[in-house]
Amino acid sequence: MTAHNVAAYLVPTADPHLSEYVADHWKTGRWASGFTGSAGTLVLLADQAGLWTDGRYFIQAEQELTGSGIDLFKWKMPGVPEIADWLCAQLPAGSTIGVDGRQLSADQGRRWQQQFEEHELTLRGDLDLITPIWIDRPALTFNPIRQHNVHFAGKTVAEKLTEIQQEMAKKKADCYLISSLYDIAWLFNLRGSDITHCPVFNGYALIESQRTKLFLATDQVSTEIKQALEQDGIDLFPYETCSDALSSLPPESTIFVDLQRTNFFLTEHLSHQTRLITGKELTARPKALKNETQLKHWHRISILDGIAMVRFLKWLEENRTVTECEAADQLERVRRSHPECLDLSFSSISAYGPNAAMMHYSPRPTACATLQPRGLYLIDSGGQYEGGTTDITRTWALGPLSNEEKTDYTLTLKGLIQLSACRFLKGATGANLDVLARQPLWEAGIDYKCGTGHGVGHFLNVHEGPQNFSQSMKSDAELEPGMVITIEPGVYKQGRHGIRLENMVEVVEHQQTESGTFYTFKPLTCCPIDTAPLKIELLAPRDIDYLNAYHQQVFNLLSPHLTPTEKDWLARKTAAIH
Ligand SMILES: [Mn+2]
Repeated sequence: MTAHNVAAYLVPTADPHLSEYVADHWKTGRWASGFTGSAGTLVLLADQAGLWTDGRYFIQAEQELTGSGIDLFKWKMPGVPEIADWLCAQLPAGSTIGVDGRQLSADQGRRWQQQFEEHELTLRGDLDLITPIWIDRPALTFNPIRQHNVHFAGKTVAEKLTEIQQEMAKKKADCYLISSLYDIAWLFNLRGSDITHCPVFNGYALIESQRTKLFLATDQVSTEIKQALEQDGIDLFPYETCSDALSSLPPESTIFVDLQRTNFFLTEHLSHQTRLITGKELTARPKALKNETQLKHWHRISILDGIAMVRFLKWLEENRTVTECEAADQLERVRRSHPECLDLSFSSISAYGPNAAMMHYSPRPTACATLQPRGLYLIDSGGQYEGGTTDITRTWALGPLSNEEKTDYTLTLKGLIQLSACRFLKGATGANLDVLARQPLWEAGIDYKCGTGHGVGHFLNVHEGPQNFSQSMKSDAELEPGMVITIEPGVYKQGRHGIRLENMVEVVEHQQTESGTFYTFKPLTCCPIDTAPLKIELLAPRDIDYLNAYHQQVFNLLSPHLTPTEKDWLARKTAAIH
């Protein structure tokens, strides 16, 4: 910092594509501070340091920062300053603040830049002070890139590009820069393995009206893929050269950029003559509207995933005293035993008793609980299949339950059913419907401090926008037929128990009347829901009808693929309740 004459240095934990999960190479904040949470920014001054993180990580950060000399700043809590306000108060006018702008969104960088300028401070986005001192920094990963066959994707690259170029024309943009790895993988029907559990590869795309530049590890692409891309007007360039291509855009060209999904370093390479049009990623909606081919495969692999879940749950009932890690490993083995399952879609949350009250709990072999034949066990997991990505949560009774556990479980199921079964008018967003899943819990004075559901990628990231069900992160994206979304209400009581039930559903048309078009949800997830914990008197007749019909369908779809003993077990688990 002294050598570069910077008074403050910021260390975010993010990759240059602002990905949800980042490769180890980009876990700079973690390396520098010891804090292992996924969201945090370390701020270093000459003689003090602070780490800003959000409410999910306060307890963990307090523990991990003990003795480090780094102060914890509880982001958004009363009286806690924002990073920029704090820096403006600490630093004398004329100071420079440095950051590796590849780890910062352009949106954040530009807002900070403006605020700093008002205080006569300068923000430099081209300063990587970490690489020279992080001696064993993991190398960036560039694994082989492969084609995602159109038999699974349902649309050719040419079709998708034409669609995007039409959107660009509407925005009067000469070119469009995409940094989001999920959007790039989707658009070019390519997949990689550069990020754990997410089949993407490091790359950028610069789409023009006639040609497209794709920046990636050119030595990781086969000649066959190169030729296919060339035929679609796509030229390949080395991954590192994207910033140069931006600097050398023709003067006064107009570029479309999603500033929240593009890093600050890249936008700093645009000439002042370049005209910027900003907005949400043009690929977001077409990517979210799954086509018939994708959905056909998705329903098919949901059955494969359901078979794995049934085998696992049956095994669980026969092995009620394993550890959380052993249970997660067993499910992974069963799931991966099908050749179409290529990976997990995230590391499983396998949580017994009070551990399930921690929403993001992940057991470690050195520190995980042993199950016992009583109480509730929660397993949230998923698989990556070429035909789709899955995400499912079940909470299972391992034996006797408390009255409170039964009530909470039943209300959670009511929430899942109320939202799953609802009919809604075209134009509704997830935020309009979110309350349906919460209402049975709200009536009992219970709330869960997270969204009710998220969109899901197709053989991509398990969390995908633009649609969601949320109170606090409201999306303005309307729910449209072809969208896939999770419904996952829950109850989280610290030190007592955690419950979550999660199904993936598809938005489908229900009917058209003189009032308009109505939609509803059709389940993709095909797996029994434990009826043992239910307090049937808390369910309405229509809740019971929905559950029985769902279970009938689960039995019909799964039983032809099961052994006689598995089939008997499933028949018991899906038996109608009255
Ligand atoms: Mn989920």
